[in-house]
Amino acid sequence: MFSKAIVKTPCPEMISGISSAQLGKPDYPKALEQHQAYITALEHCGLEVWVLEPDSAFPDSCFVEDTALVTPNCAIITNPGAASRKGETKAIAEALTTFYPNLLFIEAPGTLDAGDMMMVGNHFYIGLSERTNQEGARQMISHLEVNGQSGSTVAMNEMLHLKTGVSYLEYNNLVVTGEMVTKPAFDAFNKIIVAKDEAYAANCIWVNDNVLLPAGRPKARAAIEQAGYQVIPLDTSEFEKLDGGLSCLSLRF
Ligand code: CIR
Repeated sequence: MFSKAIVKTPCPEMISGISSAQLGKPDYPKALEQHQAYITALEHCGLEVWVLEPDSAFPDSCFVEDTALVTPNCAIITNPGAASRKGETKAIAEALTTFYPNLLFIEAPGTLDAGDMMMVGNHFYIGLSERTNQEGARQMISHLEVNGQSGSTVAMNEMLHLKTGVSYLEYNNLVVTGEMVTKPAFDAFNKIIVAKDEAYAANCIWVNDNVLLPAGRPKARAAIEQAGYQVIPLDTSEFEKLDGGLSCLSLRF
């Protein structure tokens, strides 16, 4: 169960965030509304939510997930793979020292976005993406092992981040789409397969037996409800325009 989350208010400069989505520029006031609804949903799931101030120096800084891996045993500050995002880690490290006095770090030449990391109990899957390299994964696995946890890598070709295409909903249930459907690493899970036309719904989050899911994906919603979860649909259209989804917007611990 999670008890806390950290989020960061989007800054007006988010309209210049990194994007490959070709969905247009985000509408900033609408993004703020959607972000507030996201916070309300996390609170509804029982989390205490820490909201960090917006930072205009970093257009993508609302996507806090990429800047740190937060686990029950330790917190690891990443070295994000995109040059414009590296400085985002300072504010996150400051916020996390309240909860984790001994932070660990991924150092260059290692790079790692924690959107490439999926927690399954004590084990962490690490996607090797354009943002996360072998050296970043090596350092991460070493930090995890020192703290009684483990990690393994998953090769990727199609997606921005590992969790763009796969989400763990506890109880051995995995939501998958695209290249993640056939990865041997995930063979032992029960798979809820998301169709291509709803692929964005593969990035959803389990929060204390609720599942926060992008709104407007009825097939994915029905399949997840069928598996026994309470689904909370949320509109994240303005973050989708920046290739971001529900997991990217918080650190949950
Ligand atoms: C980026 O390209 O870094 C941001 N525009 C989106 C980051 C999304 N984060 C995530 O999937 N964990």
